[in-house]
Amino acid sequence: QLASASKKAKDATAVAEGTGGLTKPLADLMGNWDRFSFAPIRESTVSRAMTRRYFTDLDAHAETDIVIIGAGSCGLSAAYTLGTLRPDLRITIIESGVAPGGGAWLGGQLFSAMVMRKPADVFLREVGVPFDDEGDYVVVKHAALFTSTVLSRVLAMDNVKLFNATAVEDLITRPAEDGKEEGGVRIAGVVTNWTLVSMHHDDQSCMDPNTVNAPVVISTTGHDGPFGAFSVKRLVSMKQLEQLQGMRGLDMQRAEDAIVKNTREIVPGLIVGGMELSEIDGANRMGPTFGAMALSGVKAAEEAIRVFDL
Ligand code: AHZ
Repeated sequence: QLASASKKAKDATAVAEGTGGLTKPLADLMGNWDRFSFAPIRESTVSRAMTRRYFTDLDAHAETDIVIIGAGSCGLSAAYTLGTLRPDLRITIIESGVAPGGGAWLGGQLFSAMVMRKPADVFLREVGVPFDDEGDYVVVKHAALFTSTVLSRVLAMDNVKLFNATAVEDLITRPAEDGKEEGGVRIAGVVTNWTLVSMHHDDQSCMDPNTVNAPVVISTTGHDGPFGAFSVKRLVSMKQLEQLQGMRGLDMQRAEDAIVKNTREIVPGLIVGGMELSEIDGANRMGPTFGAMALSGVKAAEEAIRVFDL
Protein backbone atom coordinates (compact mmCIF):
# COMPACT_ATOMS: atom_id res chain seq x y z
CA GLN A 1 0.00 0.00 0.00
CA LEU A 2 2.83 2.32 0.97
CA ALA A 3 4.59 1.58 -2.28
CA SER A 4 1.48 2.31 -4.29
CA ALA A 5 0.82 5.54 -2.33
CA SER A 6 4.37 6.71 -2.92
CA LYS A 7 4.08 5.77 -6.61
CA LYS A 8 0.88 7.83 -6.85
CA ALA A 9 2.60 10.79 -5.20
CA LYS A 10 5.50 10.40 -7.58
CA ASP A 11 3.12 10.26 -10.59
CA ALA A 12 1.38 13.41 -9.37
CA THR A 13 4.74 15.16 -9.03
CA ALA A 14 5.77 13.99 -12.47
CA VAL A 15 2.56 15.51 -13.86
CA ALA A 16 3.10 18.71 -11.87
CA GLU A 17 6.65 19.01 -13.16
CA GLY A 18 5.92 18.23 -16.77
CA THR A 19 3.69 16.16 -19.01
CA GLY A 20 5.79 12.97 -18.78
CA GLY A 21 5.23 12.38 -22.48
CA LEU A 22 1.47 12.93 -22.34
CA THR A 23 -0.32 15.86 -23.93
CA LYS A 24 -0.80 18.77 -21.53
CA PRO A 25 -4.64 18.57 -21.35
CA LEU A 26 -4.46 14.89 -20.31
CA ALA A 27 -1.57 15.53 -17.95
CA ASP A 28 -3.56 18.38 -16.38
CA LEU A 29 -6.46 16.00 -15.62
CA MET A 30 -4.23 13.68 -13.65
CA GLY A 31 -3.88 14.38 -9.96
CA ASN A 32 -7.10 16.44 -9.97
CA TRP A 33 -9.70 13.64 -9.81
CA ASP A 34 -11.50 15.13 -6.78
CA ARG A 35 -12.74 18.03 -8.89
CA PHE A 36 -13.41 15.85 -11.93
CA SER A 37 -16.80 15.71 -13.69
CA PHE A 38 -17.97 14.97 -17.28
CA ALA A 39 -19.79 17.59 -19.36
CA PRO A 40 -23.59 17.15 -19.08
CA ILE A 41 -25.56 15.13 -21.64
CA ARG A 42 -29.09 13.84 -22.27
CA GLU A 43 -29.51 10.19 -23.35
CA SER A 44 -31.36 11.08 -26.57
CA THR A 45 -28.40 13.20 -27.65
CA VAL A 46 -26.22 10.08 -27.59
CA SER A 47 -28.83 8.09 -29.55
CA ARG A 48 -29.12 10.81 -32.17
CA ALA A 49 -25.35 11.25 -32.46
CA MET A 50 -25.06 7.57 -33.44
CA THR A 51 -28.20 7.00 -35.49
CA ARG A 52 -28.04 10.21 -37.51
CA ARG A 53 -24.53 9.37 -38.67
CA TYR A 54 -25.31 5.72 -39.34
CA PHE A 55 -28.40 6.44 -41.41
CA THR A 56 -26.67 9.28 -43.28
CA ASP A 57 -23.91 6.79 -44.13
CA LEU A 58 -26.47 4.15 -45.19
CA ASP A 59 -28.14 6.72 -47.43
CA ALA A 60 -24.85 7.90 -48.97
CA HIS A 61 -23.49 4.37 -49.49
CA ALA A 62 -26.68 2.93 -51.04
CA GLU A 63 -24.99 4.04 -54.28
CA THR A 64 -21.31 3.36 -53.95
CA ASP A 65 -18.35 3.10 -56.35
CA ILE A 66 -16.68 0.00 -54.96
CA VAL A 67 -17.90 -2.52 -52.38
CA ILE A 68 -15.41 -4.72 -50.53
CA ILE A 69 -16.96 -7.83 -49.00
CA GLY A 70 -14.99 -8.98 -45.95
CA ALA A 71 -12.56 -6.98 -43.78
CA GLY A 72 -9.88 -9.63 -43.28
CA SER A 73 -6.22 -9.06 -44.10
CA CYS A 74 -6.92 -9.08 -47.85
CA GLY A 75 -10.03 -6.88 -47.74
CA LEU A 76 -8.38 -4.31 -45.46
CA SER A 77 -5.25 -4.19 -47.64
CA ALA A 78 -7.47 -3.64 -50.69
CA ALA A 79 -9.39 -0.90 -48.86
CA TYR A 80 -6.18 0.87 -47.81
CA THR A 81 -4.79 0.82 -51.36
CA LEU A 82 -8.05 1.90 -53.00
CA GLY A 83 -8.80 4.60 -50.47
CA THR A 84 -5.29 6.03 -50.80
CA LEU A 85 -5.08 5.90 -54.61
CA ARG A 86 -8.61 7.13 -55.23
CA PRO A 87 -9.92 9.53 -52.58
CA ASP A 88 -12.55 10.49 -55.18
CA LEU A 89 -14.23 7.07 -54.95
CA ARG A 90 -16.88 6.07 -52.40
CA ILE A 91 -15.79 2.77 -50.88
CA THR A 92 -18.05 0.56 -48.77
CA ILE A 93 -16.73 -2.36 -46.71
CA ILE A 94 -19.26 -4.94 -45.55
CA GLU A 95 -18.01 -7.23 -42.78
CA SER A 96 -20.21 -9.93 -41.26
CA GLY A 97 -18.32 -10.08 -37.96
CA VAL A 98 -18.60 -7.53 -35.18
CA ALA A 99 -14.79 -7.39 -35.10
CA PRO A 100 -13.21 -6.61 -38.47
CA GLY A 101 -9.87 -8.32 -39.18
CA GLY A 102 -10.91 -11.86 -40.13
CA GLY A 103 -8.17 -14.35 -39.27
CA ALA A 104 -5.46 -11.73 -38.84
CA TRP A 105 -5.57 -11.07 -35.09
CA LEU A 106 -3.11 -13.89 -34.41
CA GLY A 107 -0.35 -15.66 -36.39
CA GLY A 108 -0.66 -19.46 -36.51
CA GLN A 109 -2.06 -21.77 -33.84
CA LEU A 110 -3.06 -18.77 -31.71
CA PHE A 111 0.58 -17.54 -31.56
CA SER A 112 1.10 -13.77 -31.59
CA ALA A 113 3.70 -13.12 -34.29
CA MET A 114 2.73 -12.61 -37.92
CA VAL A 115 5.08 -13.76 -40.67
CA MET A 116 5.20 -12.19 -44.13
CA ARG A 117 7.52 -13.31 -46.91
CA LYS A 118 9.30 -10.63 -48.90
CA PRO A 119 8.40 -8.58 -50.89
CA ALA A 120 5.28 -8.08 -48.74
CA ASP A 121 7.43 -5.95 -46.40
CA VAL A 122 6.76 -3.10 -48.84
CA PHE A 123 3.15 -3.05 -47.66
CA LEU A 124 4.21 -2.95 -44.00
CA ARG A 125 6.52 -0.01 -44.76
CA GLU A 126 3.67 1.69 -46.65
CA VAL A 127 1.19 1.52 -43.76
CA GLY A 128 3.82 2.00 -41.04
CA VAL A 129 3.91 -1.37 -39.27
CA PRO A 130 7.28 -2.12 -37.61
CA PHE A 131 8.84 -5.55 -38.16
CA ASP A 132 11.97 -7.67 -37.61
CA ASP A 133 13.85 -8.28 -40.86
CA GLU A 134 14.87 -11.94 -41.00
CA GLY A 135 16.25 -11.99 -44.56
CA ASP A 136 13.72 -13.65 -46.88
CA TYR A 137 10.87 -12.94 -44.50
CA VAL A 138 9.82 -10.40 -41.89
CA VAL A 139 8.02 -10.80 -38.57
CA VAL A 140 5.53 -8.38 -37.01
CA LYS A 141 5.71 -8.90 -33.23
CA HIS A 142 1.92 -9.28 -32.96
CA ALA A 143 -0.58 -9.91 -35.77
CA ALA A 144 -2.93 -7.48 -34.00
CA LEU A 145 -0.38 -4.70 -34.61
CA PHE A 146 -0.70 -5.28 -38.37
CA THR A 147 -4.48 -5.53 -38.33
CA SER A 148 -5.12 -2.61 -35.99
CA THR A 149 -2.71 -0.35 -37.91
CA VAL A 150 -4.23 -1.07 -41.34
CA LEU A 151 -7.71 -0.83 -39.85
CA SER A 152 -7.00 2.55 -38.25
CA ARG A 153 -5.54 3.91 -41.51
CA VAL A 154 -8.60 2.70 -43.45
CA LEU A 155 -11.18 3.94 -40.94
CA ALA A 156 -9.60 7.41 -40.90
CA MET A 157 -10.22 7.82 -44.64
CA ASP A 158 -13.10 10.17 -45.50
CA ASN A 159 -14.12 8.11 -48.53
CA VAL A 160 -14.37 4.75 -46.75
CA LYS A 161 -17.22 3.43 -44.59
CA LEU A 162 -17.13 0.09 -42.78
CA PHE A 163 -20.46 -1.54 -42.01
CA ASN A 164 -19.58 -4.35 -39.60
CA ALA A 165 -22.00 -6.89 -38.10
CA THR A 166 -23.54 -6.77 -41.59
CA ALA A 167 -23.49 -9.78 -43.92
CA VAL A 168 -23.60 -9.90 -47.69
CA GLU A 169 -26.47 -12.33 -48.34
CA ASP A 170 -26.51 -12.15 -52.13
CA LEU A 171 -25.12 -10.38 -55.19
CA ILE A 172 -27.06 -7.92 -57.36
CA THR A 173 -26.84 -8.97 -61.02
CA ARG A 174 -27.68 -7.51 -64.42
CA PRO A 175 -27.61 -9.28 -67.78
CA ALA A 176 -24.06 -9.14 -69.16
CA GLU A 177 -23.39 -6.61 -71.91
CA ASP A 178 -23.72 -7.51 -75.62
CA GLY A 179 -21.33 -10.07 -76.93
CA LYS A 180 -21.17 -11.94 -73.62
CA GLU A 181 -22.32 -15.54 -73.23
CA GLU A 182 -26.10 -16.23 -73.11
CA GLY A 183 -27.32 -16.07 -69.48
CA GLY A 184 -24.11 -14.38 -68.36
CA VAL A 185 -24.34 -11.66 -65.73
CA ARG A 186 -22.35 -8.75 -64.48
CA ILE A 187 -22.32 -7.94 -60.78
CA ALA A 188 -23.96 -4.64 -59.92
CA GLY A 189 -23.84 -4.53 -56.12
CA VAL A 190 -24.59 -6.53 -52.99
CA VAL A 191 -27.58 -7.59 -50.90
CA THR A 192 -27.07 -7.10 -47.17
CA ASN A 193 -28.63 -7.82 -43.81
CA TRP A 194 -27.63 -7.52 -40.18
CA THR A 195 -25.55 -10.63 -39.54
CA LEU A 196 -27.70 -11.59 -36.55
CA VAL A 197 -30.74 -11.47 -38.84
CA SER A 198 -28.92 -13.51 -41.53
CA MET A 199 -28.27 -16.17 -38.91
CA HIS A 200 -32.00 -16.53 -38.17
CA HIS A 201 -33.56 -17.02 -41.60
CA ASP A 202 -34.35 -20.61 -40.59
CA ASP A 203 -36.49 -19.72 -37.58
CA GLN A 204 -37.93 -16.26 -38.35
CA SER A 205 -39.89 -15.19 -41.43
CA CYS A 206 -40.05 -12.02 -43.54
CA MET A 207 -36.63 -10.60 -42.87
CA ASP A 208 -35.94 -9.21 -46.31
CA PRO A 209 -32.60 -7.57 -46.92
CA ASN A 210 -31.20 -4.19 -47.92
CA THR A 211 -29.08 -3.39 -51.00
CA VAL A 212 -26.00 -1.45 -52.08
CA ASN A 213 -25.62 -0.65 -55.79
CA ALA A 214 -22.05 -0.60 -57.08
CA PRO A 215 -20.43 -1.09 -60.51
CA VAL A 216 -17.48 -2.94 -58.94
CA VAL A 217 -17.38 -5.45 -56.06
CA ILE A 218 -14.25 -6.97 -54.52
CA SER A 219 -14.95 -10.20 -52.66
CA THR A 220 -12.44 -11.30 -50.00
CA THR A 221 -14.51 -13.60 -47.80
CA GLY A 222 -11.80 -16.19 -47.12
CA HIS A 223 -11.81 -19.92 -47.78
CA ASP A 224 -14.91 -22.07 -47.33
CA GLY A 225 -16.50 -22.10 -43.87
CA PRO A 226 -19.78 -20.95 -42.27
CA PHE A 227 -19.46 -17.52 -43.93
CA GLY A 228 -16.43 -18.07 -46.16
CA ALA A 229 -16.04 -18.22 -49.97
CA PHE A 230 -19.40 -16.51 -50.13
CA SER A 231 -19.35 -14.93 -53.60
CA VAL A 232 -17.74 -17.81 -55.46
CA LYS A 233 -20.21 -20.32 -53.97
CA ARG A 234 -23.05 -18.01 -55.09
CA LEU A 235 -21.52 -17.81 -58.60
CA VAL A 236 -21.76 -21.62 -58.80
CA SER A 237 -25.40 -21.70 -57.59
CA MET A 238 -26.33 -19.02 -60.15
CA LYS A 239 -24.48 -21.00 -62.84
CA GLN A 240 -21.82 -18.39 -63.58
CA LEU A 241 -19.08 -20.82 -62.56
CA GLU A 242 -19.31 -24.51 -63.36
CA GLN A 243 -17.84 -25.70 -60.10
CA LEU A 244 -15.30 -24.83 -57.42
CA GLN A 245 -12.02 -26.72 -57.54
CA GLY A 246 -11.75 -26.59 -53.74
CA MET A 247 -8.80 -25.37 -51.68
CA ARG A 248 -5.85 -27.77 -51.81
CA GLY A 249 -3.48 -28.80 -48.99
CA LEU A 250 -0.86 -26.57 -47.45
CA ASP A 251 2.15 -25.59 -49.59
CA MET A 252 3.47 -22.14 -48.64
CA GLN A 253 5.82 -21.93 -51.59
CA ARG A 254 3.11 -22.49 -54.22
CA ALA A 255 0.13 -20.99 -52.42
CA GLU A 256 1.27 -17.41 -51.96
CA ASP A 257 2.44 -16.79 -55.54
CA ALA A 258 -0.75 -18.41 -56.89
CA ILE A 259 -3.09 -16.26 -54.79
CA VAL A 260 -1.45 -13.02 -55.87
CA LYS A 261 -1.15 -14.03 -59.54
CA ASN A 262 -4.78 -15.25 -59.70
CA THR A 263 -6.33 -12.20 -58.06
CA ARG A 264 -8.63 -11.05 -60.87
CA GLU A 265 -12.08 -10.19 -62.19
CA ILE A 266 -13.96 -13.51 -62.14
CA VAL A 267 -17.20 -12.36 -63.75
CA PRO A 268 -17.77 -8.80 -64.99
CA GLY A 269 -17.83 -6.43 -62.03
CA LEU A 270 -16.62 -8.99 -59.44
CA ILE A 271 -12.99 -9.20 -58.42
CA VAL A 272 -11.97 -11.97 -56.02
CA GLY A 273 -8.91 -11.78 -53.75
CA GLY A 274 -7.35 -13.56 -50.77
CA MET A 275 -8.19 -17.12 -49.77
CA GLU A 276 -11.63 -17.05 -51.41
CA LEU A 277 -9.69 -17.46 -54.66
CA SER A 278 -8.23 -20.79 -53.59
CA GLU A 279 -11.72 -22.31 -53.78
CA ILE A 280 -12.15 -21.34 -57.45
CA ASP A 281 -8.73 -22.28 -58.70
CA GLY A 282 -7.94 -25.19 -56.43
CA ALA A 283 -4.91 -23.31 -55.05
CA ASN A 284 -2.98 -24.57 -52.05
CA ARG A 285 -3.37 -22.91 -48.68
CA MET A 286 -0.36 -21.21 -47.12
CA GLY A 287 -1.22 -21.45 -43.44
CA PRO A 288 0.26 -18.74 -41.21
CA THR A 289 2.14 -16.49 -43.66
CA PHE A 290 0.22 -13.38 -44.63
CA GLY A 291 2.21 -11.65 -47.40
CA ALA A 292 -0.08 -12.96 -50.14
CA MET A 293 -3.13 -11.52 -48.37
CA ALA A 294 -1.62 -8.02 -48.28
CA LEU A 295 -0.42 -8.12 -51.90
CA SER A 296 -3.57 -9.82 -53.23
CA GLY A 297 -5.43 -6.89 -51.62
CA VAL A 298 -3.16 -4.43 -53.42
CA LYS A 299 -3.74 -6.22 -56.73
CA ALA A 300 -7.50 -6.43 -56.16
CA ALA A 301 -7.51 -2.64 -55.64
CA GLU A 302 -5.56 -2.14 -58.89
CA GLU A 303 -8.00 -4.41 -60.76
CA ALA A 304 -11.01 -2.63 -59.24
CA ILE A 305 -9.74 0.76 -60.43
CA ARG A 306 -9.13 -0.65 -63.92
CA VAL A 307 -12.65 -2.08 -64.10
CA PHE A 308 -14.21 1.06 -62.59
CA ASP A 309 -12.46 3.31 -65.12
CA LEU A 310 -13.52 1.22 -68.16
O1 AHZ B 1 -16.08 -12.41 -41.33
C1 AHZ B 1 -15.34 -12.73 -42.50
C2 AHZ B 1 -13.88 -12.29 -42.41
O2 AHZ B 1 -13.71 -11.15 -41.61
C3 AHZ B 1 -15.82 -11.90 -43.73
N1 AHZ B 1 -16.98 -12.48 -44.44
C4 AHZ B 1 -17.14 -13.76 -44.85
N2 AHZ B 1 -18.31 -13.92 -45.48
C5 AHZ B 1 -18.91 -12.71 -45.48
C6 AHZ B 1 -20.16 -12.22 -45.97
N3 AHZ B 1 -20.46 -10.91 -45.78
C7 AHZ B 1 -19.59 -10.08 -45.14
N4 AHZ B 1 -21.04 -13.02 -46.62
C8 AHZ B 1 -18.06 -11.79 -44.81
N5 AHZ B 1 -18.39 -10.50 -44.64
O3 AHZ B 1 -14.72 -11.96 -44.61
C9 AHZ B 1 -13.51 -11.91 -43.86
C10 AHZ B 1 -12.53 -12.91 -44.49
O4 AHZ B 1 -11.32 -12.78 -43.81
P1 AHZ B 1 -10.27 -13.99 -43.73
O5 AHZ B 1 -9.18 -13.56 -42.83
O6 AHZ B 1 -10.99 -15.26 -43.45
O7 AHZ B 1 -9.80 -14.10 -45.28
P2 AHZ B 1 -8.56 -13.48 -46.07
O8 AHZ B 1 -8.61 -14.09 -47.42
O9 AHZ B 1 -8.52 -11.97 -45.94
O10 AHZ B 1 -7.31 -14.03 -45.26
C11 AHZ B 1 -7.08 -15.41 -45.19
C12 AHZ B 1 -5.97 -15.66 -44.21
C13 AHZ B 1 -5.40 -17.04 -44.32
S1 AHZ B 1 -6.35 -18.42 -44.29
C14 AHZ B 1 -4.96 -19.41 -44.42
C15 AHZ B 1 -5.07 -20.90 -44.43
O11 AHZ B 1 -6.15 -21.39 -44.08
O12 AHZ B 1 -4.09 -21.54 -44.80
N6 AHZ B 1 -3.85 -18.71 -44.46
C16 AHZ B 1 -4.07 -17.37 -44.42
C17 AHZ B 1 -2.95 -16.38 -44.45
